[in-house]
Amino acid sequence: MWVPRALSIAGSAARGGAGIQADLKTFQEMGVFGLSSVTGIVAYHPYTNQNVFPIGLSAIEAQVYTALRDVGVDAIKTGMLYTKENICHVAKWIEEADTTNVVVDPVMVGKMDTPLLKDDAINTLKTKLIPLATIITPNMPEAALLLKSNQQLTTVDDLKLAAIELKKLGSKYVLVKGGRLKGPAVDVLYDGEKLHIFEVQRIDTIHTNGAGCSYSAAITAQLAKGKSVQEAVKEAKKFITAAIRHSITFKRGVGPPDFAAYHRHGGVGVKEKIIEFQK
Ligand code: PXL
Repeated sequence: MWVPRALSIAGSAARGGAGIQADLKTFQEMGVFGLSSVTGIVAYHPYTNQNVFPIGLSAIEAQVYTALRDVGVDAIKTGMLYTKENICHVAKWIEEADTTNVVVDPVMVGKMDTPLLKDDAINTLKTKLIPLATIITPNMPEAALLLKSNQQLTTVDDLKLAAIELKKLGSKYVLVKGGRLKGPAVDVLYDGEKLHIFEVQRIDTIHTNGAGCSYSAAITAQLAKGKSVQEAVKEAKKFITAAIRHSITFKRGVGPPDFAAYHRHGGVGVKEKIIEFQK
């Protein structure tokens, strides 16, 4: 039997709500068979304070080739890549892959302040990987860092301008996520011609650890199923909004969205506005 399948190349998040764990849970919820290549393990060590444990390149390579050659994939998502070297190799493997559905989530710092990308790797991400992406999904601080802007994004207009600027890096689509805006939760998608503004009511919670991972994983799953990017983003936003509305609390620290919420409780309406903007 054939089922759509998606590969996540990302970090393992021991808290279970972000990284590979978020991706695989989201793929499963969306009816997509999930595969993984773990680039490192993120877990806070109580005695040494170390929180990122990188994995060697040949282990990452073995996992990727298992997925690409033995299983076959309909979409690829990247999350924590950590080093320049990893990014260069991931770019090469993506070029070799049969699918052109590529979601690059340019994760840089985790919600628990974990460094997920070394500072000297940002440029490689921009020049080697982003040009291969169907869509990139930066949040507001990541968009500012990719644009080398000292100014943080604060308004929906900032998101629109950032999306237009980031499109120049060469991905087909840019989604700038407005999770840190004040007011409604607005995300801006740009395809080089039109700005799509997706809006839902903001949910008042701090428990959003892994929400970004899960949102881009949901987009990846929809692309694996053959949906257009616009449809994929809209469906993914319904999914993540339901998950955040029913988010989970932990003994300590920030909790994750409930990945099962969309199925358990249903989705929410997403308002979409389209603005022509050719540049
Ligand atoms: O949410 C960003 C993220 C991505 N990848 C890994 C993480 C986190 C946040 O904690 O641990 C592995």
